[in-house]
Amino acid sequence: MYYTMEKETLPREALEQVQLRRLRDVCGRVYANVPFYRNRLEQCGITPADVTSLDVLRRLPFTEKQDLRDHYPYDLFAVPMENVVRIHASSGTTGKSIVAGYTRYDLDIWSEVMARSLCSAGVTRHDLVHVGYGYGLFTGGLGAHYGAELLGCTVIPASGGATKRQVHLMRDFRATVLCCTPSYALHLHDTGMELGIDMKKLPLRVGVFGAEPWSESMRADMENKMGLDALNIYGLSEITGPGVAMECLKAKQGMHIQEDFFLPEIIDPVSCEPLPPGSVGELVITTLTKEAMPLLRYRTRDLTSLDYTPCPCGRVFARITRIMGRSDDMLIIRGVNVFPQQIESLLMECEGITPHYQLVVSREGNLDALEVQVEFAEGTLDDADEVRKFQARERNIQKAIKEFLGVSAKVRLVAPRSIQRSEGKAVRIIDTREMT
Ligand code: DLL
Repeated sequence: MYYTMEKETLPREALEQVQLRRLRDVCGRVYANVPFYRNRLEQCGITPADVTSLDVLRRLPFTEKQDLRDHYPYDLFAVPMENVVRIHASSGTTGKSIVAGYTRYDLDIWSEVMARSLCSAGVTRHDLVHVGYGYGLFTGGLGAHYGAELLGCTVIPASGGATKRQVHLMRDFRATVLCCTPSYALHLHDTGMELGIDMKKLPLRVGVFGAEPWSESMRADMENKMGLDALNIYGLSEITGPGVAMECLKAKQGMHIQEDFFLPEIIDPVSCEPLPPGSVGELVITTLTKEAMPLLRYRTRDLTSLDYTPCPCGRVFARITRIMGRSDDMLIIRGVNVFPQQIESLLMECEGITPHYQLVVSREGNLDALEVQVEFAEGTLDDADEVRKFQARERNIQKAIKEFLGVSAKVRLVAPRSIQRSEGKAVRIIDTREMT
């Protein structure tokens, strides 16, 4: 169940030697080719020759999302444009999008990490992989596609959208692996039920779900509904795309970060000081082999922790725990920090509701107000008794949110299928505060 067994099971000392050699190399390349990094490194008093141990990492400059925006589109590239063979971009809700460039070699490494990821999920060349991640500037579709092809699977490049057709294709082509966002997987499932196609009865056996946060309870729900192993995959365009980290089927506990290509750290998002293994903080990644757009100490804004304890699967790579949120996705409601996934976890524990929800934040007078809208399950409102239960359910969720998160929220159960479905990443937050 390894794609590159020798690399994935290297003893840690040997892995660190590889990391050090590559770190020195990448510092050399950005120093020579990217004026932004040459200046930053000079400000830190570091030349590539100073990179003699991995401890030097903490003296290197950080790269922020804003730096990428400031150098839009190509000013952080470290190779001439004729060597760049692909561009991706992430949309970003405000301002300029973030651009990523790839050389041929970068694409090969990306396919390799994706092939490794699929392998660790138990996928083999005998599988039929239905790719429901969007193809285009978003990295999900093409990333999963080339990784699965490299592994030798049969790829069905469905992309996002035309959901009914996708469900038919999954049934007719007998897909065994589904790659898409967890929210879209649920949408595919629900659409299937409407069409009389039960995913549980299809040959589907593995789900490679990522690109947005989801919870452990959502995993249980999906596995139960869809009859597959639901595994978590992480990545971001700036670093490469999907495949930066992936759960293994064996342990299903944390995502192995492909440390020979991506050097991880966890920092305190406020002080920027590195935190020890096990502490939750912001994930920072240094790309070790990227040619077109290498990044030093890139602040992902994703909150997680690192686990270096040995994994039963035998991989040497440390594991990042489920992403707990993004430091910029954190809602501050009357001073209390709230992450959508915390609310999701509470919702998933309640009976009679679905995993489709949205958080609406507004300002009432001078106070923040949070409304949690969540769809109730079909057939739960059939008589007066049910209506009473329904109201009690709203109150219970409200109570749980107050008790566990310390914030008052209004909970509104809404009709099945009334919350807009997304074909890619789910929209969980509607924050109207800036506008009022
Ligand atoms: O979402 C790449 C990707 C595609 C990953 C397909 C996995 C599967 P971006 O559009 O640049 O790239 O968004 C990156 O998405 O910083 C996280 O905040 C979030 N994210 C990605 N994977 C996960 C995950 C792709 N498994 C941003 N859990 C990242 C939680 C995730 N959040």
